This record gives sequence, C-alpha cells and structure tokens, in this order.
Amino acid sequence: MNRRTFVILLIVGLALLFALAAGAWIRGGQQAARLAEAGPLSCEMAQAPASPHEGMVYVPGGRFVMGDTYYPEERPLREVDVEGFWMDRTEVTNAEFAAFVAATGYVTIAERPVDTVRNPGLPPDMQKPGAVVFIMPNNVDGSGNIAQWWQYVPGANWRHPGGPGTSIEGREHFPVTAIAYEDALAYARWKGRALPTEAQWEWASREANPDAPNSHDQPKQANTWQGLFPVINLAEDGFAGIAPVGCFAPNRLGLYDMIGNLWEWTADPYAGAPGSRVIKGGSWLCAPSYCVRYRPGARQPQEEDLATSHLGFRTILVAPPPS
Ligand SMILES: [Ca+2]
Ligand SMILES: [Ca+2]
Repeated sequence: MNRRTFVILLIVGLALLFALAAGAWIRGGQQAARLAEAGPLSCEMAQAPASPHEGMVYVPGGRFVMGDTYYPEERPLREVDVEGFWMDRTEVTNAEFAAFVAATGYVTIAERPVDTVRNPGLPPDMQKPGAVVFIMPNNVDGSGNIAQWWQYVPGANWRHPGGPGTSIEGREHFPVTAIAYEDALAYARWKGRALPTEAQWEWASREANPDAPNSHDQPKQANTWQGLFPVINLAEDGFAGIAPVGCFAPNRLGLYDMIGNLWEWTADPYAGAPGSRVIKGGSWLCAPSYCVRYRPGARQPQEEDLATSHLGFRTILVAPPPS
C-alpha cells in the first residue's frame, strides 16, 4: 500500500467511524426523547406495610460510619448515632403537594415576586418568579460551565415544572419539583412532620445497616443517567427524565428512590456555603462521566431559595417504633 492509498483508507475509515458515532448519537437522542414522552405515568409499588403513619416506614436506630471517600466534601468518615424514626416511603408527589396547597393556599418561593432589594444586580429574567430547569443541550464546549444545561426559566414552578406551557396534569404520581427549602419545610410542618437531618437521611439510605455494601458503581435499581452527560442520554434504565415515584425496587426498609430520581432536601445547613442546605441521593442527571453522587454518602450544597428541576424531598417523623 502506498502512502496515498493509506491516506485515502484512513479518511474513509474515519468518515465511517464518524457516521457510526453520529448515528448512535442521534438514535440515542431519539430513543431518549421517545421514552421521555411515552414513559409510564405511575408504577406499581409493593403493598404498603401496615403503618400508624400513612405512607411511612420505620427506620430503626443505630450507629454507622457516615460519609464516603469519592469526593472531598464527603470526608471525613465519622461514626454517628441515629435514633429510630419514620420516613416517607417515596419522594413527596405532585398529588401530595397539591393537597397541601389546596388546604393552605400556600404559595411557593418560585411563584412569589423576586426580592430585588435583597438580591441586587440580577439579570432581567431572574427578576421574574421562576426556577432553574435542566435543558439538554445539543453539544457543550467542554468548559464545564453548567449554564450550558441549566437555565433559569421565568414561570417555571411546581405546577409548570418546565416553564409556561408545561403542566403536571396526569403526573400526580411524579415527585414534586421546583421546591425551595422553605416550601419543603412548610409542607413537612403542615403534616406534623420534619425534614430529615443528613445523618437520618444517609442512615435510611444505608438501609439502617452499618455493614451495608458501599459500592461506587452506578446502581441498576435507580433512575440515573446512562451515556455521556449532558449530551447523550441513553435512558437504559427506562427513564430519560424524572420517573414517577416507586418505579425501581425499594431498599430493604421499603424506601423507594433514596438513590436517584430527584435529589432530596435535608435539614442540615451546608458548612462553608451560607444560605445553603445539604441535599442527598443524586438524581436522574447523575452519570459516571459526571456527578458520581448516586451513593448514600454523597452530598451537595443547594441554595435554600433556588427552586430546581432535579430536587425534591421527603419527610420524617420521630415517633415510637411499630408495636
Ligand atoms: Ca434515567
Ligand atoms: Ca431520590
């Protein structure tokens, strides 16, 4: 083979490879889009165990090693004691949050006028009520700038999770999103409950078992992101977006979606990030290529007053164990 033939073959080979990759990319995108539109509106969950506290399961107390070693913010590993408590089986749903709003007339942070005195210098869009929404980009520039896939959308809130023109009609069994910390707290108090501390949340996610396996692998039984985040969403777990609650197997305590689907608020302030709380569990946007936070020990700060489309919550109740 002479040099010219080699170059021609090389070019043809590269072109073929490119075409195959582009084809896979487009097919992946098409499949993800179809799944997002055609996914189930609810999932069959195991019969709820008899419980004196509706929708909750008991998490026995114990001592465990809290934290992890994958990202710096998970350290140090430390021994922690947790008393027993009750916890919602699932993330709080749109239907549950709607019942709270119907009963109280509560208006969420994302629906209220923005306090431009307390937050001077905001760009015009952010001076309007709204929430931060994930919008899948066609490509990214490799800078890691999250503004390429997160956008502040005026008019986005729990009733219109993607902004004006979107709704939660038919999505009663989906977890509520666009919920700021104060909103989650208001719901919990209305129910006579509380938000979990980070330790309570992590212990429950570890199945109240100090020896629970602590894999860093992407879990199979959770709604996370397969493919190159944020441009290729293969949705191999069946969900290209948020899933209804309870679509994946529960953990041994009977808790669903403790890992993945939506991040969840905890009551703990995030040290070093004033005005932020710890969120736990990772979300449908966590991928091996980005955000390996589909683990009990993973954590992230979140501004209390910023509603986003990958964050929800569940409540707890400190009460005697089942008899
Ligand atoms: Ca998924
Ligand atoms: Ca979750």
